[in-house]
Amino acid sequence: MARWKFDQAVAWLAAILLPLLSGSAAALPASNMPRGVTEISREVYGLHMLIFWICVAIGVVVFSAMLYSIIRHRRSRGYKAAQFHESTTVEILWTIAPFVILVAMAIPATNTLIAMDDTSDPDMTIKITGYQWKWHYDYLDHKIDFFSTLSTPRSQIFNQEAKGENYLVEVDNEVVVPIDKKIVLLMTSNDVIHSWWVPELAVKRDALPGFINQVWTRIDEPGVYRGQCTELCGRDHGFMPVVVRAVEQAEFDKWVQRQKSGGQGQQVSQAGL
Ligand SMILES: [Cu+2]
Repeated sequence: MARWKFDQAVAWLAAILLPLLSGSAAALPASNMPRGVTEISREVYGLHMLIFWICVAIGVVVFSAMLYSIIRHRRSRGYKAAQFHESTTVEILWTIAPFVILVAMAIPATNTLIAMDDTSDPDMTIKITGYQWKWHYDYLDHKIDFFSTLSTPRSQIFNQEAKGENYLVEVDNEVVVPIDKKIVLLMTSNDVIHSWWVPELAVKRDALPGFINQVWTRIDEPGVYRGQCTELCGRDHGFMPVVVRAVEQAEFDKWVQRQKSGGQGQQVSQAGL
């Protein structure tokens, strides 16, 4: 009976772990966080991977010792459980080891957090205001402001039409910004709590009514970076995406001119970018 139970346990364990192990090589890159397109985002990614591998190493050591003990010294082999307690050496060790590991992880993480918070000397500032359920962007240095709302047609949402490539992460007015410039983002809200998140920039900051949160970014590569509101803010929370378009400075200047001459809310796609 004991033998059968043990075999069954091993079979269950294999059934759970094997698909994970075999699938992990292919599944990891897609499910992992992006490396991103800013210095901070690459630091965040590096920290994430460092801490992930530290956790893997700890997991391997702990589970190997545990499984070895469970399998090698199982009762069906006639082993008797050891009845000991209090070991000062072991207790000191298991207090010091996690402390050292935590400090080793906290030092680089704190450096990155401090760097993320350094909003001094910006090249430009954008005030971002969350609304139920859209974003408002105010380019304080350029005197440009507009609302950015979801542009996915309702027919796609209600399955009357095939879903597009950027389903629910496309907007009428994109946030156009220059690359290689330090851009400070001031976050606030006009109603409830929202959260402005663009994974490729490693920027995720709450937009709180009556309060201004600051964060900054400097994008290295031109491109379109998509994100979403990540604070449940009501019925259409899933329908207020963020789209950032990073362009060369010259292209940005042209966009600014077009915005000024074309008035508020001019569609970027129509502006020819
Ligand atoms: Cu929301």
